[in-house]
Amino acid sequence: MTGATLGVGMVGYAFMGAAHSQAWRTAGRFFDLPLQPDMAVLCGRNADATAAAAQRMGWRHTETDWKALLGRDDVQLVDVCTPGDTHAEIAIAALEAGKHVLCEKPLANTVDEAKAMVAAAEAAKAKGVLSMVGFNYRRVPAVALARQLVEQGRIGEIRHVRAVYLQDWIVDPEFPLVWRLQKDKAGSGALGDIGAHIVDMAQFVTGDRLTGVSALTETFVKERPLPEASSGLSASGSSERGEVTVDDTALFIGRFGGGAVASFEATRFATGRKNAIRLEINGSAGSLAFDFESMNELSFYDGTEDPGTAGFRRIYVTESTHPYVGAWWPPGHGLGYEHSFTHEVVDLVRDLAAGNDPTPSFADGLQVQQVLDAVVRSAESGSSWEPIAGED
Ligand code: 4PW
Repeated sequence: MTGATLGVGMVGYAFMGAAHSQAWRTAGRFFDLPLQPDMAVLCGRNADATAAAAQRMGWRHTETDWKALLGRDDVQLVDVCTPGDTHAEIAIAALEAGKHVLCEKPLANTVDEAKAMVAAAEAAKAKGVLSMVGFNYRRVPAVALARQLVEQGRIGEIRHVRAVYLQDWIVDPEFPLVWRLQKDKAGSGALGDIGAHIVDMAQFVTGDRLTGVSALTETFVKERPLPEASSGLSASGSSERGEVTVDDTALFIGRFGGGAVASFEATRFATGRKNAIRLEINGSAGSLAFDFESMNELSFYDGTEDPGTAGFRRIYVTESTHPYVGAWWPPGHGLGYEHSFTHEVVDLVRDLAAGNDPTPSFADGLQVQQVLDAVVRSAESGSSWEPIAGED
C-alpha cells in the first residue's frame, strides 16, 4: 500500500449509503490497494442527521448541499447513493467538475437521463475522469465464479437463462408508500429496483446481451398509507393515503444475441422470499445455478461427466482461489451481502489507479435502462415484442 489516497464524498446515507460506507471503510483494510480510500465528506440535506450518520459510519466532514462537494480539494470521487431522480444531475455535475463517480443502480430513472450521463462520462473519460454504476451482485464471489466458468466454456453454448429476484417486504397493503414505490423518485418499482439487478447479472454471467423482450407488469396494491418515517426497507405510515405509481412485479421473456432464450421475474410480493436472487443457466455442456439466499454456494452440473454419476454439485465458494475470497477468511468461513460492495470499491479503486475504464460502465447502465424501457413499452402495449435499442 502506498501513501496515496482517494478522497471520497458520498451523497446519501440511508440503506445504500450505509452499505457503501462499510465498503469504503473496509476495502483498504483487507485488500492491498494502490490508493487508500479516505472517507472525506458525507453529504445529506438534514445537518443533524448527516452529522450523526457521519459519526456512526466513519466520515470526517459533512455537507448539506451536494454541490459543495464539487469544489472540495479533499474529494476526488463522488459516490451517489440517492434515489434515482437525482442520479443524473449529481453525476453529470460531478464528472464536469473533474470528480470520478460511482453511481448506485439503476443508473437513472429514464433512458434520456442515462444517455446524458453516458455523454458526460465519455467527455470526462477523455480527461482521465472515470465512472462506474454500482451493480454490486456481480461481485458476489459465486457470481464472479459463474462468469469464469462460462468464459472457460464449462457449460458450452448457452440455451436457457432463468432469472428471478424475489422479495416480500411490501406484501402488507398497509406498508407505507416509501420512495421506492413512487415513480417520480424511483422511475419504476420492482422492475428498476431489483429487475435491473437480474438483467445485469444475467448479461454479466453469460457475457451476452438481450436483444428483445415481451413483458407484463402488475400493481397489486394501488394505494398505501403515506410514510411518516422510513429507514432502509422498513417504514411507518400515517393515516393519509396516496397512489402507488410503480409496478409491484414485472415478468418478461427475452432473447439473447447469442441465441439463448430467457425468462425474468422481479417481485416484492413473493411471500416468504426475502432476497432470493436466483439465476440458472443451461448450456450444451452443463448448467449453473445460484441463489443469493445461499450466497456462498454455486451449483454446477458438468454434462461431460459419466451420466451414471453426474449430478449438480455444490461448490462452496470460500476457497482462497475463488474470486475476491483470498483477501478475507480461511476456507469455509463465508461472506455476506456487504462484501459485494467492498469488492465493487476494490475493483473501482484499482481501475482508477491504473487508468482503466471501470465496469459496469455508465454505458452498461444505459443498456440495462434500455432493457427496462423495452419491458415497460411491452407491458403497456399488452406484451408486444420490443427490441432493445442498439441491440437489434
Ligand atoms: O439494490 C437493491 C435495493 O434497492 C438491493 O440489493 C435490495 O433490494 C435491497 O433493497 C433493494
